[in-house]
Amino acid sequence: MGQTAAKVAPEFQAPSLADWEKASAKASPGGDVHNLNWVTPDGITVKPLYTAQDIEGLPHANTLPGFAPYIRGPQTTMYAGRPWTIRQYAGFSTAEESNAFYRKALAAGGQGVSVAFDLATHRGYDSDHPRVTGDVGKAGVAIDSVEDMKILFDQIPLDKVSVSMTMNGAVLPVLAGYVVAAEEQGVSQDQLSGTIQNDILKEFMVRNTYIYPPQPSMKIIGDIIEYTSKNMPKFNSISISGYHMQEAGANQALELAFTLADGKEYVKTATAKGMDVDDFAGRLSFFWAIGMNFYLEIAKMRAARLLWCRIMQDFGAKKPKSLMLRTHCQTSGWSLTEQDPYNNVVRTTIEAMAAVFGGTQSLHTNSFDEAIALPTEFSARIARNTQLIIQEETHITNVIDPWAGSYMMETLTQEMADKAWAIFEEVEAMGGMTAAVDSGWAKLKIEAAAAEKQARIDSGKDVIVGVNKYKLAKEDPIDILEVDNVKVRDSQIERLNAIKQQRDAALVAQALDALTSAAQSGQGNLLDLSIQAMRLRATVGEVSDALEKVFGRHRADTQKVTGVYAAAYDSAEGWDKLKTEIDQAAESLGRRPRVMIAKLGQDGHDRGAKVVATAFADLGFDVDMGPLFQTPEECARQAIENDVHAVGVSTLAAGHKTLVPAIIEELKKQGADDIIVFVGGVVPAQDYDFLFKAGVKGVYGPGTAIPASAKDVLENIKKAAAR
Ligand code: MLC
Ligand code: 5AD
Repeated sequence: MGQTAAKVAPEFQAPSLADWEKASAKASPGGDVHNLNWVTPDGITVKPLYTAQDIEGLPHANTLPGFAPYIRGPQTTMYAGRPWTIRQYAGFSTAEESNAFYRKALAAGGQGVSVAFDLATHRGYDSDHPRVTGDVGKAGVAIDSVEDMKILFDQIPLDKVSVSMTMNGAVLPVLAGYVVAAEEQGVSQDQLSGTIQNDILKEFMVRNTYIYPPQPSMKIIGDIIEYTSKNMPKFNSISISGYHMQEAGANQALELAFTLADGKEYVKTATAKGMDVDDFAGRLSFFWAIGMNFYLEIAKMRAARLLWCRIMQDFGAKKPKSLMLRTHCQTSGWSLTEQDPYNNVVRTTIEAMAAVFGGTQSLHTNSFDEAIALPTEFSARIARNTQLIIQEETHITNVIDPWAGSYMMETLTQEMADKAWAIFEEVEAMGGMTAAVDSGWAKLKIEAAAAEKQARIDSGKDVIVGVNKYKLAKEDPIDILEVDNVKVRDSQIERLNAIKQQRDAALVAQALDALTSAAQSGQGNLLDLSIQAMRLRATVGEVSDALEKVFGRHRADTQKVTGVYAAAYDSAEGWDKLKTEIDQAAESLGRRPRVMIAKLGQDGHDRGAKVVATAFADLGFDVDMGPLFQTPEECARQAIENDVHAVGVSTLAAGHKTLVPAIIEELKKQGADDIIVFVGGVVPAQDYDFLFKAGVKGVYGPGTAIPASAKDVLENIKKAAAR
C-alpha cells in the first residue's frame, strides 16, 4: 500500500517555511504574512498556518484518552463507547408543566434531566413572599416544598434518569427536597445519579443568586460534599462553572483560570474538614460555556483536563477518577441574537460541534429564541435534534478526540493552558479565589472584558450577522413562550397553604430550630438537617430563613469599571459627536444628565447593566448603579434621592411586564413622574407596546448599540426638561 502510494506520487522538493512565507507575502496585507495573525481577546496569537515545527518538543502532544493527563478525554473509548448525555436545561411555570415538558423531551431523545428553577427559589423565597411577585415561575420552575418536587419528577424514575439541578443559593432545601422526593418514590440515596451545581464562588462573581455571605456559603458546600460522598456515591456534589463567567464577558482563558481556581478552593474547603481527597474528588464536575470562538473552545476543554489533573496531583490525589475532569457544556446564550433569530440554529450547531470535539460528557444546546424568551416546544425540539443529528447521523462520534495531532490544536491547547495557568497563579498569589472574589478584582476583570467586547461589537470591529452587518430591513416576530406569572403564583400559594395546614407544625418548628442551632454552633451536617426538615414539609423559604437568622443575607458592593468601553470603541467620529452633545446638554440642564441603571426583582444578570453603566459614564453621563434585587419602591426612592433624570431598567429574567409598570407607578406615587423610565434587555417585540403604554420612553433590545440608546435617552431627557 505504502509502496503504491510512493509510486504514483509526483516528485517534488519539500518547501521550507521561509519559502511559504515569501510566497504568501503578496497575498498578505502590507506584504507581510505575519499581518494575518489574529490576537484573540485572551492575548493568544493565532497564526494562519501551523506546521510540524510548532509541536516539536510540546510535552503533552502524545497522550491517550482515559489516561492522565486526560487531554484526549476522561474515558478510554469516549463517544465511540458511549456518546455524551443530551441534557437540555429546562424549567418554567409550575412543577406540573415542567414535568410534562421533561417527560416529552425524554421520550423524544433527551437522555438526562436538567432543572431550571425560578429566581424566587434560587434566592430562598417561597412563592408567597412579597419581594418575588414578578419572578415566580418566570425564568424557571417554582418549587416551594417536597410536594412540588414530587410533582416535578412524577413518573421520572430517579434510579435510572440522572438529574442535574442548577441550584446554588437555596442549595440545601432544594437538594434535600429532591432526596426526599426520591425516597418517597422508593429510590434510596445511594441510587441517585445526578449533579447539583452548588458553586457559590461564581455566584458572587457573576451569577448573583447567592443568599448568605461567602464564609457560611462555603461551609454549606463543605457539608454537601461531605454528606454526598458518604451517602450518595453516584451523585456529583458540585458543577464548577465557568459558563456564567463567559456569559458575563470573560474570555476563554479567564473562564478557564477562574473556574479551576474555584475548583481548587472547593477542594481546600473539603480537605479542611478532614476528608481524604480521593473520597470526594471523583464526584467534582465542571461546566463550560461554548461560544463562537471555535478552535479556542476546543483547546480550552483539552487544556482544562490537563490543568485539573496537575492541580489534583498537587493535592496528592491518586485515584484516576479524582484526576480526570468531567464536564457539562452549554452553547453560549449570549452569542445568540434577537435579530434574524433562525441564524441561532446555525450558531448553536457550530458551538455544539466545538463542545463535542472538546470531549464534553453532557451537553445543552440552546434554542433559537434564547435572546427573546424561554424555549417553546418547537424551538426546544430543534435544539435537542441538533445533538441527535450530530450523535446519530454524522459519525463524528466514531473517532476519539479527532483534533489530536493537529499542529494548530496541540499548539493552541498548550498556549491556552499557559495563559490560564498564568492567571491561575495570579489568583493564587492573592490567596486564592475566595480572596480574589472578596476584593472584587475577579468580577472587575470579567466586567472589563465584557465592556471591551461590547465596544468592539458596537463599533463594528467584531461582526455579528444580522446585528451589526447584513441587517434585515424587516424582522418578523416569532412565536414565544409566555408564562402567566399571576396564575402560577396563585396556584403555588394555594399549595403552600394546604401544606402548612396539613403538616405537624410543632415538629417542623423543631426541625427548623435544629438548623438554626447547627448554623450557630457549627456542629452537625446542614444537608442532613435540611433533609429532616424538608421531610416534615418545611418549605424552601423556611429552611433558608432558619439559616439566614444566623448567617445573614449577603449584600454586594456595586463597583464599576471606567474608561474601558471608550478605549475599545473604534469609531471616533460618532463617539466624539455624541460626547459633545452630552456636554452641551449638561450646560443647558445646569448639570450632567444623570441616569440610574436599575435591576429589579430577583434577576441577577448584571452584565448588560454594568456594560451600559460603564459606557454611559464614558460618554459623559452621571451614572448611578442601583444595587441588585431592588423592589420598585426602593428603586424609586433611590432615583429621587439621587435626583436622576432617568431610570434605566435592565431586565433579563422576564419580569418586565410586572416590574416596569410598578416602577413607573412608584415614581408617580412618590411625586417624581418627571423622571423618565427606559428599559433594556430581553424584551419580546410583542411586549414593546405594553411597555410604551405603561409610560416607558425607550426600549432597547439585545443588539442595540449603546451609543444609539444613549442618544435616544439624551433626547428624551432634553424633551422632558423642556416641558
Ligand atoms: C460514559 N461512561 C462511560 C463512557 N462514557 N463508561 C465507559 N466508557 C465510556 N465511553 C460512564 C461514566 O463513567 C458514568 O458512570 C456514566 O457512563 C454516565 O456518563 P457521564 O459521562 O458521567 O455523564 P453524565 O451522567 O451525564 O454526567 C455528566 C457530568 C454531570 C459529570 C458532567 O456532572 C452532569 O450531568 N452535569 C450536568 C450539569 C448541568 O446540566 N448543568 C446545567 C447548568 S445550566 P460513572 O459510574 O462513572 O458515573 C445553568 C444556566 C443558569 O447553569 O445559569 O441557570
Ligand atoms: N429553560 C431553558 N433554558 C434556560 N436558560 C436559562 N433558564 C432557562 C430555562 N428556564 C438557559 C439560557 C441562558 C442560560 C443561562 O441557560 O440559555 O442563557
